Amino acid sequence: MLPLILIGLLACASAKPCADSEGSHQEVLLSINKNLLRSMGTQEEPPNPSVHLALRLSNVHNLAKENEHLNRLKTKLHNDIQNSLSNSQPIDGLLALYTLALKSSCYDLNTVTFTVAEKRETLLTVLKKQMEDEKEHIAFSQRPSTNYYQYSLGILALCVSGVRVNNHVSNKLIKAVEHEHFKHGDSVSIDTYAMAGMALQCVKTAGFHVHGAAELNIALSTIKQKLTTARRADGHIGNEFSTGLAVQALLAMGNQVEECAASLEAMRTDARRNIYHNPMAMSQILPALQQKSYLTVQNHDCLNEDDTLVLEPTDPVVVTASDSNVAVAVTVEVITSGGVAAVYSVDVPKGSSLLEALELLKGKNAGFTFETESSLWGPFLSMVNGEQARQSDRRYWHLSSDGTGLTEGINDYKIEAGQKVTIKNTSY
Ligand code: B12
Repeated sequence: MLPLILIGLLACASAKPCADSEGSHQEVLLSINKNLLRSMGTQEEPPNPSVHLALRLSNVHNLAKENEHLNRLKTKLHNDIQNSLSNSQPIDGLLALYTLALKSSCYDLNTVTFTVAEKRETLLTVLKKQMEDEKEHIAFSQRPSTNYYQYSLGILALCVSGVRVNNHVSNKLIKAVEHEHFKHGDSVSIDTYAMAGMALQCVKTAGFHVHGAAELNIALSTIKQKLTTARRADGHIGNEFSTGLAVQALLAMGNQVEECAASLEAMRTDARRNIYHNPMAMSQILPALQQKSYLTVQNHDCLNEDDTLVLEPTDPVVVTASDSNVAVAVTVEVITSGGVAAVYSVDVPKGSSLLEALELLKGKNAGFTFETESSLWGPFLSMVNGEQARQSDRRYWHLSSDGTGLTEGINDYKIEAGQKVTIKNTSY
């Protein structure tokens, strides 16, 4: 009897989920797939290349909806990218995500073109040139004009598309790993280490980096070590939102699924607790939960795909009168770049988002104003009381509550109890 129990326990402790947990693992996957499919939404909503990529790498599909979304990427997103290029904006990250999304649908990348300086160029040529410009920018000012996360995405997208990545371009990333340049605000950016890991692993496997192979290997082991030491007791690597990318990177760099079991379990628990309600968050964890990484786009052949993913009509949302009736007090402290502080107060219905709270506060005409910019993660707070925190000046409005940095933005962060929120113009 005892050996049988022991075998059972051992089977459950291994990474391959056993009977019961296998069922609930599949349930989590299905629910994320459906939520992502739902987030693709209607014609009016901007198409999201990261969501497309995640659904295309998935094991279950709704091919008609994915195809319709692909068409919107090729029209709407294409247009947006063309506009940014016409305004000479650095958009390596978005170009890279667009490339990965198209490639995940096995779309012929050579047929996708943009007009830059009155010349027609293919998507991959434009991306390659952006990366050369970024490389120059790093040489001149020690960082890319976007960030190292986007620089890594750029290398990854070129590499999985079979474009030879210039040694000087990958060297800049290798040097940045060596000098620990990957920061998110004032803390370490695990997301960036993960993306850099996938990019450099691709470069290594493709054999693009024969000169300087030793440096490349050192950078890869440094990244592995950064990711493993960032693993918390509860299995998360960094925080809830970097764990998916970190697991993708570790798997891409050759770690066994068993070694990531605790992190996979942590993400499944988060998913059940609805921590990943933002489609971007779901899109970054779904490949990891299916034990894949963005590197698998390289050999994605789009053959014999499942087509069973269907959406049931959603139940109408029932607003619980009790919750929306309870008001909680929020104090908003604004600290400008000059260090001047102003404090405002507003009562909001319990469960409101921070964005809703800021809107109510703005409506009180107490002198508080704000503006946002849209991004793939949702509204990014860009201007407060007429003061802009610009990426070009390496500044942003940092959000914290009672001394702790928020791990979500204004649209996702919910106010459940009376509290103080600090919005501080910070340099990074
Ligand atoms: C770089 C980066 C930043 C930079 C952006 C400027 C720059 N240097 O480019 C800075 C340091 C300013 C920043 C700020 C914040 N960030 Co940030 N950021 C990232 C990172 C590493 C890469 C984003 C990127 O370039 N994506 C690629 C491009 C193609 O996509 P994009 O959507 O066009 O990119 C823009 C937006 O993502 C926007 N952005 C960056 N962070 C955030 C966060 C939120 C909530 C929103 C709405 C937008 C946004 O800036 C990008 C460049 O313009 C991601 C990591 C990840 N896993 O995605 C975290 C990440 C998105 N950030 C995060 C957070 C929490 C924040 C802050 C809320 C932190 C805080 N406490 O203040 C603030 C945003 C506050 C605000 N004003 O609204 C979380 C979001 C989690 C979530 N569930 O919402 C992530 C996932 C990191 C993490 N693992 O915790 N960030």
